[in-house]
Amino acid sequence: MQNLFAPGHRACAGCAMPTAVKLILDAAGPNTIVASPTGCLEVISTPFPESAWEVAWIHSLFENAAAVASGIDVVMKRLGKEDTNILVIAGDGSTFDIGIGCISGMFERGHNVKYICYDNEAYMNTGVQRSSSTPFCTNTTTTPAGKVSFGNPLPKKDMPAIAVAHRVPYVATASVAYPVDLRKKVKRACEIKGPAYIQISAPCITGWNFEAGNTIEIARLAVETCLWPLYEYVFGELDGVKKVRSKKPVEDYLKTQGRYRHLFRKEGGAEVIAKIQAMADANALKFGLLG
Ligand SMILES: Cc1ncc(C[n+]2csc(CCOP(=O)(O)OP(=O)(O)O)c2C)c(N)n1
Ligand SMILES: [Mg+2]
Repeated sequence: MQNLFAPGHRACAGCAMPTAVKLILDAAGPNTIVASPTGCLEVISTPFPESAWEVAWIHSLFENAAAVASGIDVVMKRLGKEDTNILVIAGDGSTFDIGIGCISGMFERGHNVKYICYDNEAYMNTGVQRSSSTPFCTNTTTTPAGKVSFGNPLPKKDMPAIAVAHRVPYVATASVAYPVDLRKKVKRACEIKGPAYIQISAPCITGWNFEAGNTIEIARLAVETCLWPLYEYVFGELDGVKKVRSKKPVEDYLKTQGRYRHLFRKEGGAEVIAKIQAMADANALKFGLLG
């Protein structure tokens, strides 16, 4: 299979995002156009005059990748090239925060655009600032854990639920730890006409603070603890979940990353971990992940 995301890019060793992009393009194939906003992906893949992209790729502003992709959709329809996949591949800051207006419009107008977010749970490119995807009580540079603070005081925004509320034909979560599942979901999104939203768990060694060899194991633990449920919604209905055979306690996941170190060192940390455990338990119940 041709590698449509060439090696030799400048991502950190151990970054999950290039793996996610490679898997996405494996599934979408060469007849694909990608729009990406500013963020780590754009920075590591296109240092002028080089490019790691073996498919057509366009860089948008931080906030408007969905609008740029909408325009591409209109043009491709006009040219009668409706079999070309039009993807956005974007970070969480761009998706959950600054780009959400353009995404909402793209969903509402029903463009044939597959919007894929590689979710590393903060603004990594600019130095690990919190985004609305950052989980509860995570240490970031704008929500530093300290004597009093436990880090980010707000829970992670439920972006897939926002996509489902737009009655988007296909919504799914995926993980770099489950490559077959990830590819299958991208393929399915491309096969269903109209907009789709896929959110991929993509650990970041710098922002999450872990050893480069542990990326996939950490992504897998997020799923096994039920903190990152894997599911699909088709036309607004839950259409499938990846069952968790043996649910692990959230500590198993949290202790792998420096961004949660304070939870194990500070007085009151156990209460915070109990709250995070309750979030995982709620996911297990909501999506029927167990049994
Ligand atoms: C309007 C605007 N505001 C801020 C920036 C600066 N900026 C560039 S990338 C980035 C963070 C990107 O975060 P995310 O979308 O999560 O992608 P990541 O870097 O984590 O891959 C920011 C704040 C910008 N380019 N444009
Ligand atoms: Mg990010």
